[in-house]
Amino acid sequence: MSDIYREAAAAIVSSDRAAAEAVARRALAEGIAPADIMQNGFVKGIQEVGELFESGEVFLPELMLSADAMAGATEVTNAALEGGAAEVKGTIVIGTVQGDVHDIGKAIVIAYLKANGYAVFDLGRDVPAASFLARAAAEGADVIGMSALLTTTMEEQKKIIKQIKDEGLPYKTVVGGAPATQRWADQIGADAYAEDASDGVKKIDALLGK
Ligand code: B1M
Repeated sequence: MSDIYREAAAAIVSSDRAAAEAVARRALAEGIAPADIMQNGFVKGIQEVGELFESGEVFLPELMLSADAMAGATEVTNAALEGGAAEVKGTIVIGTVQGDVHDIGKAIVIAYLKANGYAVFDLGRDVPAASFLARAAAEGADVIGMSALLTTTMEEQKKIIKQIKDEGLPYKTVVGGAPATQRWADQIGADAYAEDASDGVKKIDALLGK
């Protein structure tokens, strides 16, 4: 790992938001792509924190502070992606499903989608199924995107997709989040599974024939 990637990861592990933002700004100034510093630096850091949390070496308050540092880094790198595209390729309604407050990954996905020409309506986190469907109808969405980070809340993805199918609604569906897999997407009848933000853009481009 190069020094700046290591520094980015360390800023997250040590829950230092100011350092995380400073490393993000420095990386961009040095010409490192937003996706590169995010994936090879900050994401490695938050994954390490997740492992420490799982093994009981880090507790919830520290995890929350690391998440805050991650949010700071994400704001800086996402801002660098703004204003990327002129033409609107489609409309996407996206949220983190009910019962789930993890939204760092979703924020990255949204920044990529916007930078690649999509109109994106972010419903936030802990979003009930009915809100996804109501907003999709209101915006005339092409795609509904559902993020879930907990094995328990993944079931919400299944519930929303079932409702879309039962009611014959016209939306394409994309699922993502750490516990989701292609197998899960197939099992619940999602139109696509996206592993990360750039995969999300690719899969949605393919779904909409762009
Ligand atoms: Co939580 N948490 N957390 N957490 N947390 C996990 C998910 C966990 C795996 C940690 C662990 O134990 N190792 C574990 C889940 C275990 C499980 O379900 N099997 C866990 C737990 C248990 C919990 C709590 C229950 C802890 C507690 O209270 N005791 C609690 C639950 C709260 C709730 O939601 N109801 C909780 C709380 C929190 C914080 C609030 C402290 C914080 C979230 C802050 C926030 O998001 N604003 C937090 C964090 C930070 C994590 C970890 C450490 C990191 C998540 C993250 O931001 N990753 C996480 C461990 C881990 O994932 N390794 C963990 C970085 C991000 C860039 O990746 O979100 O995967 P990710 O997004 C990627 C892809 O998945 C994909 O693209 C993104 C960009 O590449 N993607 C999509 C995501 N959504 C997509 C949607 C798409 C397409 C692609 O289209 C629609």
